[in-house]
Amino acid sequence: MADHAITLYRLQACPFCERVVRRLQEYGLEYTSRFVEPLHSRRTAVKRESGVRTVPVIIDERTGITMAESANIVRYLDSTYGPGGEYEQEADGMPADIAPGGDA
Ligand SMILES: N[C@@H](CCC(=O)N[C@@H](CS)C(=O)NCC(=O)O)C(=O)O
Repeated sequence: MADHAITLYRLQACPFCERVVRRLQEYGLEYTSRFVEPLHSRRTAVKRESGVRTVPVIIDERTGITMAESANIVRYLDSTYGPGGEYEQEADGMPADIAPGGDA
């Protein structure tokens, strides 16, 4: 599987993780999923990366952020990749400044 700029630590059937996934999909952002151990005490990788064992956790190499808490992550995605954000995406997931069809 290719590694993307965004890594999402998640768990199957986790509603908080799904909320983040939906937002990533809305912005057409590619991401790498890393599924954590269901057993809380075994989540060493996400703990090492983020300092917490709860998921979701996102790591975005474009901006250098590591963040937990789904509401914060969604807000971060909106402000970074949504309208007016530094990496604003067109509906097809292409950065707005290189999307075809704009005025030359
Ligand atoms: N407030 C957190 C809740 C996240 C959460 O509870 N995630 C669950 C999986 S659905 C989890 O990691 N539970 C383990 C724990 O609470 O330590 C958020 O919105 O991201």
